[in-house]
Amino acid sequence: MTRVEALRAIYPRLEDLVVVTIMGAVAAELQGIGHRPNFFYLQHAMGLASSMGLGIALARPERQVVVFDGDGSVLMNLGGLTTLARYRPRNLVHVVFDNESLLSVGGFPTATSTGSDLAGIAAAAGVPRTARATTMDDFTRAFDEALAAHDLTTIVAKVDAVGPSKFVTDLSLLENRFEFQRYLTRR
Ligand SMILES: Cc1ncc(C[n+]2csc(CCOP(=O)(O)OP(=O)(O)O)c2C)c(N)n1
Repeated sequence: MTRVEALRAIYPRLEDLVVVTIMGAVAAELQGIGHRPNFFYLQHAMGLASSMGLGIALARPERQVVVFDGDGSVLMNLGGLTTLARYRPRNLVHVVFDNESLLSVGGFPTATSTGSDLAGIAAAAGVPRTARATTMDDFTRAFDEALAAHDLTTIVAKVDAVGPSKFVTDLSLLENRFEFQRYLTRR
C-alpha cells in the first residue's frame, strides 16, 4: 500500500473532519489530492502533530479530529503518545503512516525498520484503541471503525517508502494558518 492510495481512499470521509498533518511528504500528498480549509499542515515540528490535534480535540469536543503522522515524527516525540493517552480525547483518530524511513529528508531508516512496533508502543502508553494495517482494506476498515468507535485510536498503517515527486506547493504557511483558524472559528 502507498500512503497516497490510502489518503485517496479515505479522502471523501475528511470533508467534515478537522485534519492536521505532519510536514513533508504526507502534507504534499494530501494537498496534491485536494486542499480544503479544514486541513492544517504542521510544518517543521516533527512529533507535534498529535499534540496540536489533541489541543483542538479538547477545545472542540463536538468536532472529530484526524491527525496524519509519520513514524519518524512519532519516534521523535514518543511522549506525545503518553499525553494523548492521558487526556484520551474520544474525538481524535491518530493515523501513523509507517514507511520505516525519514522519507522527506532522503529516506534514512527509522527504528520501525528494525522492529519497533508503534501500535504496541501506543497501546503500552495507554491509547485505548490501536490498530495495524498493511493493506488498503485493513486501513479503510480500521479508519471507519475508529470514527465509529468514538474513542481515541492510533492506527499504524505500513506503507511503501515512496512519496510525491515534488514537495513545494502553492499554499503558503500563513495562508494555511489563517484559513484554518477562520474555519475553526466559523464552524
Ligand atoms: C525537529 C525536526 N528535526 C528534523 C526535521 C527535518 N525533517 C523534516 S521531515 C523529516 C522526516 C519525517 O519523517 P516521517 O515523520 O517518518 O515522515 P516521512 O518523511 O517518512 O513521510 C525530517 C527529519 C524537522 N522538520 N524537525
